[in-house]
Amino acid sequence: MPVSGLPPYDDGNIFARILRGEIPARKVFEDKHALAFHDIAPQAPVHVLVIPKGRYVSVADFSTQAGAEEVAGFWRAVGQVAKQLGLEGQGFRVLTNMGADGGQEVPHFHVHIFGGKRLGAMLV
Ligand code: IU
Repeated sequence: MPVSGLPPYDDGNIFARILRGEIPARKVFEDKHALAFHDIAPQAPVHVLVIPKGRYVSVADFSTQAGAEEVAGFWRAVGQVAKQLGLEGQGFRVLTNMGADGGQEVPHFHVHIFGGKRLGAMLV
């Protein structure tokens, strides 16, 4: 069970289908722990999603249920993706939405990487 109060992990979610190769995605990075691909509806000049390969609904699950190697591997991938996309010099933003109040749409943990312009203040 997810710790978040969200429904249990659903293997039919869109990111699970991308991981299985059933749906195409514009991949930018893949290793043992993570997959990164361009967001289908970009909100910045660079908008990439990074997802773990494990079955975690949200950051609440990932941070409490994933193993140390998985957690480290995932965050290393986030850093590598930002570097690969050339975002390190000017900076970028990493964000995750969680649950209803957080506005999470896809129930497979993911972080957004935004960059490529001077980003505005966070919306609440
Ligand atoms: P959220 O954090 O769960 O709200 O973000 C989900 C993101 O997934 C959102 O930015 C969508 O544009 C994006 N997305 C996608 O890249 N490909 C898809 O097939 C679907 C959503 I559905």
